[in-house]
Amino acid sequence: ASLTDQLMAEVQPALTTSGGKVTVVGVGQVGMACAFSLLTQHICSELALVDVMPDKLRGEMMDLQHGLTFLRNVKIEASTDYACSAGSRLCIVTAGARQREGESRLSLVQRNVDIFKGIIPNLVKHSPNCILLVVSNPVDIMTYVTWKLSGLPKNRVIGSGTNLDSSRFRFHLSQKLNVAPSSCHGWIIGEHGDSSVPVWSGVNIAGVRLRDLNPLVGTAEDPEKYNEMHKEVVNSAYEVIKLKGYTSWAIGTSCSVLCRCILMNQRSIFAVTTSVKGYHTIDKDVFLSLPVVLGENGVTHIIKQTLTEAEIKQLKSSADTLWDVQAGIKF
Ligand code: 6V0
Repeated sequence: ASLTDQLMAEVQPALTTSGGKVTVVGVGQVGMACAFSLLTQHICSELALVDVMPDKLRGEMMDLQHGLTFLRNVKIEASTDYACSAGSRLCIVTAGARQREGESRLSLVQRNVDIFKGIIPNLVKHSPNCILLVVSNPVDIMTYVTWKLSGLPKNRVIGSGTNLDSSRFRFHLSQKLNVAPSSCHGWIIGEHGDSSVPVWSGVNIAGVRLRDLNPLVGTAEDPEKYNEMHKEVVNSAYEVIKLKGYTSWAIGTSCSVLCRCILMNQRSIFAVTTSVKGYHTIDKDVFLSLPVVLGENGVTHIIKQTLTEAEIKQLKSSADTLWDVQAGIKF
């Protein structure tokens, strides 16, 4: 008898799956930050990693597995073959080229569309019921591209969107006010990046609207220059990329929180990239971030924020920019 047989008697065979499987495509800086955050916060019960680089995949898988003693016993697989992603409830796509120093997110588009043609149909083939969370940039356009390539309903295709921008904004508010970021309430909507819209009309602390205290807050005329915060948010990625070469930790945590909300059907509200046609007078088929309710089946509701005319105008102008870029995409 083998040592295992001497040690224990089988009552019935162990199951090989657990129901909380997440796939991360792309094991670069962002993919691994997502994976690490998922593991350390005990969000998934199985993790599949997919990339085109077999050695890097195996190295990352082993390195994560060697820490499982200190975490939970998550089954971690890694392969260049999408079969390893089968049965995922959620697939996070971080594969692709990233911005070079000074490069805008929009200029990345066709390079990443070509990469996605080889990724998205494979994910859907092996996990037809999954939710797709797109991170690769330009994330809003790539979410639209993913929706097109996947054939999935719109509620099951989201992008990480301005969840990160909103977090950066709330961090800056927290620094200014010396209050925890989670107690500073503010939303950045629209495009992730250059034309994002800070909804100053709703920024509040404990329900006290900053606009009620200072009607100029967030405008160029504000003597206290709170509007600088949004400029910093827009510049954040450029600055971090200049300093360390890429961004990773904040996007990783922001994705793992979205993932937890979906897997556990928590119905929390996040600003993520979703189809915005029909909202705030947008009549084009574009994907941008708005606050949505997220549950096990993805986006269930879109919050109808009370926006000022100026905010709606900014949102529409983002929609127009994206529409123009989308028109140039070769599928
Ligand atoms: P990275 O470190 O270069 O990693 C990219 C990974 O993708 C590499 O491991 C590649 O091997 C892999 N890859 C390339 N082609 C394929 C393919 N066909 N199939 C599978 N894997 C492939 O980049 P990094 O991780 O820094 O960034 C990844 C993407 O995320 C980029 O597009 C970034 O611009 C984007 N980000 C998006 C953010 C957001 O807020 N939405 C934030 C940060 C970065």
